[in-house]
Amino acid sequence: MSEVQNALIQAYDENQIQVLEGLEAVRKRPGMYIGSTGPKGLHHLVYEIVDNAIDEALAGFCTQIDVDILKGDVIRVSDNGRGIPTGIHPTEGVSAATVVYTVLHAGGKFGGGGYKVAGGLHGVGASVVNALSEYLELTVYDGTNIHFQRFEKGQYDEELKITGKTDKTGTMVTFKADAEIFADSTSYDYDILLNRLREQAFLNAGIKIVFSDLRDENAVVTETLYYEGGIRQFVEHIHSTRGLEPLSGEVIYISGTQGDSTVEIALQYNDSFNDLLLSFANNIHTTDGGTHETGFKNSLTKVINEYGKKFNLLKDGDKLLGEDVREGLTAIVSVKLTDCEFEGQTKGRLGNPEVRPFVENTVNEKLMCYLEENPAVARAVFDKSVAAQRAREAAKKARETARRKSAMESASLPGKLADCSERDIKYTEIYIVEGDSAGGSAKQGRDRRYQAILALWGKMLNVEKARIDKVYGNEKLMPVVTALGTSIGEDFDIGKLRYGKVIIMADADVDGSHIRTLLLTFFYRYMRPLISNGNIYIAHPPLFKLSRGKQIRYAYSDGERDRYIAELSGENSAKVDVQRYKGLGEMDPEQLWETTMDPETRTIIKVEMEDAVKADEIITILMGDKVAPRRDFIERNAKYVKNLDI
Ligand code: 1YM
Repeated sequence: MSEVQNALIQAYDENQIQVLEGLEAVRKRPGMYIGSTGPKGLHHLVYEIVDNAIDEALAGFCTQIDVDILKGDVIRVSDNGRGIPTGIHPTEGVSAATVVYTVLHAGGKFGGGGYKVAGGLHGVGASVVNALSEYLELTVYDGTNIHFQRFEKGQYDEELKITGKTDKTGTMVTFKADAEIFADSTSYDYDILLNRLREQAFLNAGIKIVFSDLRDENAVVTETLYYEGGIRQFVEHIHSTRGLEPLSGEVIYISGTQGDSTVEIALQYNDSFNDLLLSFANNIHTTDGGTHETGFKNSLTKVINEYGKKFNLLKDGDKLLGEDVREGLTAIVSVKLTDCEFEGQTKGRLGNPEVRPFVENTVNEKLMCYLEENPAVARAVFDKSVAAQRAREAAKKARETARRKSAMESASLPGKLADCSERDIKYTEIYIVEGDSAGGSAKQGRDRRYQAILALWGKMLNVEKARIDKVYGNEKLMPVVTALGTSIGEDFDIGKLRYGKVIIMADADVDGSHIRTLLLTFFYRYMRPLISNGNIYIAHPPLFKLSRGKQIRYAYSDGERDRYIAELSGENSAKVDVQRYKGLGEMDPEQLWETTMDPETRTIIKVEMEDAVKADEIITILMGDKVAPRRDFIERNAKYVKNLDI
């Protein structure tokens, strides 16, 4: 054998070893590549493959992407693009398509074109999906031939081969997530995929995504996601699904380019007090904002103030703040860059410094033009901002009064708080309990070293329909604020939190559910970091007590009740006593401790914000003042919930 041949064989073997080691690393530490092996990671697999098809559409070669969930939770994604190149790769010695599916690519997209992404879990590539799939089948149509290759856990026995003739072009990928990796579940949630695909269709105007759930042949669902208007329609969609009334005029749309970078912004005001600003960089949702968001916020404030000055609507020295001009605003900011840098712990923030002045300049120039050309819209926006400014000043007064009051009551912890003795929040928890009788049982039943109890009384304010000044005066919410120690809104400081776990304990009935929703809305609007930080929990009291003689079981669902009845009654079908708890108040302190408060035996549910946009939508719908969207929501979701009592 010649030296050259030898060297070639060696290089080939080394490549193969690298490939195997690479994919093995992915299977050993999947979390490093896809974040988690829970539902989030599972759904991420689909996004990875779809992203490649979207890139092909953005490159101008593909008009339609089909995404199907097949029987057995098998995913099939196909596009009508050029098809992944099938030629032999110059250094790897196998088809380029095989390389895409077997070689780990650090960050940026391989093969040129498209947008690069640095940091984050995005763009980890098709090979990661392949490594984590029980099997994956790749079909490429190149206009002449059909090419096919099958992989199992990322490995293949046969190379890409021609299996037939075709006159179409495109790529089709079919895969089944590996249950060895996704041990909890390999079952997809239709709504999670639908939301993400719809978001992608809004962000990339003109791409048609057809999404079908074919798992149950008797209940096939198909949605065609196609938006000529792009992010303008995203804003309209947000307003209509939440039942928010647009302020006036159409959605304002601004766009600009600089070199290879583009920015697009769509915005509209509505009749609520909350703002929703969603920002994206290369189609990735930047949950913690970044330079594009900062640029937009800065220039929005600047332009509205300048407008006020120019038309003598603002007195000298009077100034609207960012929060004033954003009250009731829904805005989408989407930038596309050749190189995105994501920062922060969860890589949710765009870092590129050059993006801020780019977005600022674009908005300064184009938004001012828009306002001058549309005086009616401009006036409505300006008046809304001034109303927000007045409310902010009223809130400031209320806050100062509240501060003075709490300074006067020096001890300042609320009277209904039974505090714990431990101070380290690693160990402490507070139970927020509705009703005096449940509060009494909780106080007696608790472990007073670590568990504090706050019993609530008085009228609960629906914060969704009120501004912050009303919160400061509310007799039910203020004790919660003082007990937690963090303050609210702009003053919020998580460093002052007095309990590591904040547990809402309410009855499993209509009223309890109402209290839970109101408190969660309050935390969501005024102490949101507590939710993202994982401090908020919901206690899960049992619904039934089952006893036969000295044997006792607590059941948390109807199914559990029936199982325990069968278990306790045994072969001789003895009578089992079934007690349905109508409220926490019916439990004595020992029972309450055992079933709901003892860290060893209780179940508490952590409130998580998987998807902030969805959470905001649900809260706006459920707690807002429009009836129709709430009815729609309940009808749509009734099939999932048994005892829905909101
Ligand atoms: C169902 C998933 O992956 N489509 C797809 C992928 C590629 C191309 C076209 C493509 C890209 C390029 C040139 C290029 C990819 N190709 C590569 C690589 N759908 C799906 N459609 N020709 C075709 O980027 O230059 C990676 S992805 F690297 F092989 F070119």
